[in-house]
Amino acid sequence: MIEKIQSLKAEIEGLTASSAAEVEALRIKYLSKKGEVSLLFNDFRNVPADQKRQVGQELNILKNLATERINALREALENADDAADDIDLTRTPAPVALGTRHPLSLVREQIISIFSRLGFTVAEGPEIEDDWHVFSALNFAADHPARDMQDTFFIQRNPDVLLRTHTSSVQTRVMEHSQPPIRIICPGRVYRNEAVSARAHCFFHQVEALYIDKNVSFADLKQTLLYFSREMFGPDTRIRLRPSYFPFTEPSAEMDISCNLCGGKGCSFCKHTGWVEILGCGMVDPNVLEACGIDSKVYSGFALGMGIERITNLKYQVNDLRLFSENDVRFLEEFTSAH
Ligand code: 2U9
Repeated sequence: MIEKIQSLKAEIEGLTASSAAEVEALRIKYLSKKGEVSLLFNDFRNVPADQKRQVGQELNILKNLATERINALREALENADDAADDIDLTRTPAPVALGTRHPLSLVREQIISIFSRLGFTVAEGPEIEDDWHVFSALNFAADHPARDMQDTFFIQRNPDVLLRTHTSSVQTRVMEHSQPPIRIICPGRVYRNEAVSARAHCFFHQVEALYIDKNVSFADLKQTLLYFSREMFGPDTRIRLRPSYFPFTEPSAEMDISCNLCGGKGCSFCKHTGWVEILGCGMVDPNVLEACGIDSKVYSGFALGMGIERITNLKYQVNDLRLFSENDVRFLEEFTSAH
């Protein structure tokens, strides 16, 4: 009996509980009518008379120990609950640090918003493409340098599996599956086989726009460009077009805006010319319309393309392309969602 009492004592001293229900379960286990301590009291009548005095004392000590231990566990839990009740719910919370939007996302959304006001809707397509949608349908000659491994990333050296070098492939896909009127804007990431530096990167982001309908003219293109430039860079912005060449447009042009830093007076940013180049554009080459299943005798269209990094550089003077993909929070925290 004495041994049993000692082992129960050790067991009770080591009791723990993490909830009121667990404390109650311990009380039942040790102190209820059929509990382990009570059962020992029942056995007391079988203890030889000469041991009754000592065993009786030990039994009382055990019962007190169990009662105190279980009460102590209950109190500790109640005090912990009280501590939770002490939280001051009226106190002003510590400010939650909000994230910021990436500058390229801010500019992309602004470009999309401007074109959507002219009725353009967003179209997207795959980044891993085939030769037809990136080059052949867009009138690239068989020996065009862009098809070279020096310029384009081919996957597993397969000349028909490549990373798109421009988002024009999205337009070729849309033209294949729908008839005019088509008025789409295609934002996305593009890849070129370039060594990474402040001025060049192996991937960057473009937005291209395509409008095809009956009687779409170069004048429509110019007015769209003027509207876009003034919405993006301010109402005093002027534009000028310089003749250029792209395989997919004819005629083609590059567009400059009056320098948005010096207002056209000339500064180091615009190399003292008063103008900065921001995009390329032109009337869609009839060969491209035909290759994509659109009758070039009935329909005409214009297209334009710009690098989002270039526009972001003009708006925010970020002149090292690597900053856009390094995820340095000191850089990212400089941008808020307001533009
Ligand atoms: C189709 C037909 C025509 C898209 C165009 C440009 C001119 C252009 C460059 C700007 C800077 C690419 O990011 S950049 O390097 N783009 O100059 N892009 S016209 O013309 C198209 C597209 C699709 C079916």
